[in-house]
Amino acid sequence: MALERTLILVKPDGVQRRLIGRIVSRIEDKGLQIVAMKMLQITPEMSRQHYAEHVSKPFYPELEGFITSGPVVALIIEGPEAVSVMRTLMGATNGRASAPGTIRGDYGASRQMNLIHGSDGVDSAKKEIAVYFKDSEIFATPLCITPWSWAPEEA
Ligand code: IDP
Ligand code: MG
Repeated sequence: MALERTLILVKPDGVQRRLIGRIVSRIEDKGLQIVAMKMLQITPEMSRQHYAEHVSKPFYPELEGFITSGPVVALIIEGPEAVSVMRTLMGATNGRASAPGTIRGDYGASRQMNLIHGSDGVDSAKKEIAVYFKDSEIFATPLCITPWSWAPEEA
């Protein structure tokens, strides 16, 4: 096991639907740590960097239009195995298939407007974090609750 960081976005639909607080609460309730957070509007260039693996796919133009359509909230989340923990919390890509109890399963019924992005691996997390954050915007301050959140050998 290892302490990991993952890049999370509350997508434009999550901001428009006033779900920022509920989505961030789920992450905090899970016991993961927010080490960076900001609101911004994604540019087409940032979208191409972020979604490099999808740029050549037929749905990319629609995806770029959606992700650049309004403000998003970007976060870096840290914790043991944070990448897979967040993917589980998010649920499957298509909101119609994602399990109840997950963010996508509870709040949406769309494949595209699925409220939240989370990195799919440690390497992609590193690349995505660099798209959104400078080192000076990341606050890796240990929290006083950390010793009660996971055992030292889990981090
Ligand atoms: P993920 O967000 O669960 O990792 P990906 O397959 O990486 O899913 O797709 C990136 C995003 O592109 C999805 O979250 C969704 O917003 C959008 N998307 C995925 N597949 C389709 C599609 O077939 N049509 C339209 N949009 C899609
Ligand atoms: Mg993905």
